[in-house]
Amino acid sequence: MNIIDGKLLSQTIKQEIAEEVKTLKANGGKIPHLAAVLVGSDPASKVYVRNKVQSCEEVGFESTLIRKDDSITEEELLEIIQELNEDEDVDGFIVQLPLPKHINEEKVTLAIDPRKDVDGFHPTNFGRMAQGMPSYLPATPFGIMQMLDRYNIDVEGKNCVVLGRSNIVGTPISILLSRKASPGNATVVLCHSRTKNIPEYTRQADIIVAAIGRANFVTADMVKEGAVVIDVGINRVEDASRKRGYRLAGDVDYENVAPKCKLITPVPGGVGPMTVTSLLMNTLKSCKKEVYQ
Ligand code: L34
Repeated sequence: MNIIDGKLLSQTIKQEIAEEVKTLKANGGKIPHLAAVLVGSDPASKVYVRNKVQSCEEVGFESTLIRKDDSITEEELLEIIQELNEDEDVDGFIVQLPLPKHINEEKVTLAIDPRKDVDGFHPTNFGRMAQGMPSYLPATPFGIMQMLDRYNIDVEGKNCVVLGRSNIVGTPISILLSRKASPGNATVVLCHSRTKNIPEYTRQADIIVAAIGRANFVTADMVKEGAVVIDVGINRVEDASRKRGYRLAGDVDYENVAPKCKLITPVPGGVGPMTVTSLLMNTLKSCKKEVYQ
């Protein structure tokens, strides 16, 4: 059974970034600076943002964490965004999602200066991505592309099935896989909640990207022998035998699907760590002005 080790690959990439930061420092250049805004106390968001801040330390980036209570108003959050847009030391920043219900995520996304939008969520960056122009790729899809690339997975001409059409994973990864690029040039089918007979599609897939947010959605009977399976789901499943009272499960029934796969990503230790590393890569790109002048 062959796994795509996201944890290991993310460590390799972090070492490469750390080397670059050393060179930047030695040459008197600016040190990359990432800021993260975390609103409220969603337990998963806290873990993810902590991993981002820790990773900044590991590679020698500056980082700023802005934590705000659930009670923050939309106006106050937009003010913080404005300050970060104007702060010349900050190369890029993110506002961790989801946000409390009284805050309009669309407004927040639009308020972020595209030049600092290292999440790649702003329509300007999304549009640039779709047209193959220089852009910040959204972190999770970027992480998946890195995995396909570094594990030399053949994507060109393959049948790819993406499950889920979210703005941050399903939709952008379907675009990236079908782009005229490498990795890319795949034939992509995007399945969602209104798709009829999903297994009919997945059974023909050389590559499956599961990003639905439902534990064990992809079962063994849905997967072709020798397929590559990328599991984006991070679901908390109740488990009394664990200290925390839960365990993490992907969208794929790993135990039964893995034996059929050529390659599969585990959860945890698969796509998650690559999401964090991709954010660092985007921040480095911003600092070096590789996307915008
Ligand atoms: N703005 N919101 C914004 N940007 C993002 O890129 C995200 N995302 C998603 C949720 N909201 C966001 C993340 O940061 C998902 N995500 C994310 C980040 C890190 C990890 C997973 C998802 C991660 O580190 N996963 C670890 C285990 C985490 C745990 O123990 O719970 C893993 O090994 O999968």
